[in-house]
Amino acid sequence: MNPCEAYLAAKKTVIEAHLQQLLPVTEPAFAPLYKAMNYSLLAGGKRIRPILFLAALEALGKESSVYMDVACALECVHSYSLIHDDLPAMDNDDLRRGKPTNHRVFGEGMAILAGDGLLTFAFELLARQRVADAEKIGACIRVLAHAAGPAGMVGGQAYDLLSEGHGDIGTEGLKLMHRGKTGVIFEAVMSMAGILAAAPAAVRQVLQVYAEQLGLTFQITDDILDACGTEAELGKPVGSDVKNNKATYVTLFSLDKAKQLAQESAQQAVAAVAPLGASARFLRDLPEYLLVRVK
Ligand code: GRG
Repeated sequence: MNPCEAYLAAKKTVIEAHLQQLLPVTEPAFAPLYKAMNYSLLAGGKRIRPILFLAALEALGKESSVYMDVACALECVHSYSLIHDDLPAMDNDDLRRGKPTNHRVFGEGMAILAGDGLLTFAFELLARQRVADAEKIGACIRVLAHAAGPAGMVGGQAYDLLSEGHGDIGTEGLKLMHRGKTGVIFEAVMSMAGILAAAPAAVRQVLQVYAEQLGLTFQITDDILDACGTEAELGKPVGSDVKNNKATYVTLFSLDKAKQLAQESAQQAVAAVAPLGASARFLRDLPEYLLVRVK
C-alpha cells in the first residue's frame, strides 16, 4: 500500500466509525426511516469528500479530528444525492456500491424520505457543532447549501435530467453538468476547510484551483470507468452512459482524449498545491491515484 492508499484507508476507517454512531434510533416508531438512512450512509464508498476535507485541514496545519461532524455532514449530503439519483424518476438504478439501491430495499417513498432526512441532518450536524465559532460555521453552511442547492448539485442534476437522451449537449453543456453535479461540492469541501482554518485569501485561491482541477479529474475518470470498468470493480452497472445516450467525456471526445484531459487536469491540481509544501502530501498524491484507476 503506498502512502496515498494508506492515508485513504486510515481516514475511511475513522470516518466510518463516526458515521456508525451518528443516527441512532431514538423513537422506535421512526426506526424504519433511520434504517433506510443508515443503510445508504453505512454502505461503503470511497468517502472521498470527507477525506479531502480532513486532508485540506491538515495541509493547512490544523488538527482535523475535531471536525468529524463537519466531515460526516459532507458524506450525508453525498449519500442523499446518491439515493435520489438512483430513484426510478431519475436514473432508475438497482445497484449501488455492490448492494441493492435504497428504493429497491425500502421502497420508493422511504428512499425519498431517507434522502430528505440525510440532507436535512447534514445541516443539523453543522449547526450544532461547537468547535468552530458561529461566524465560521455560518460561512460553511452558506457554502455547502449553495453548492448542494439549485445553483450547484441540484441544478446540475436538473440539467442532466432534461438533457437525458440528448447526447448532443456539447462540451460546454457537459462541463456545466459535471461541475454542477460533482465539481461544486469538491469546491465547497476545500472552501470549508479554508474557512475553518482561517486561511489567507491566497491559500483559499490555491484550494479553489485544486478543487476545480481535482473535480475535473474525478469526473473524467468516472466517465472512463463507466465506459471501460467492470460491474465487479465499481459495484454498479457500467455502460449506463452509452445506454442512456448520455454525453460524457468519452462519448464527446474519445477514450484517448478523455485520458489525456484527465492527465492534464491532474497535473494542474498537483501544481496548484505545490506552494503548501510537505503538509499537502496527500493532496498532491491524490490526483495520480485517481488516474491509476483508469490506466
Ligand atoms: C439527486 C440532487 C441530486 C443530485 C445527484 C451526485 C449526483 C447528483 C449523482 C450521482 C450520480 C453520479 C454518477 C454523479 C457523478 C458524480 C459521482 C461520480 C458520484 C459518485 O461519487 P463517488 O464516486 O461515490 O464518490 P462513492 O460510492 O465512492 O461514495
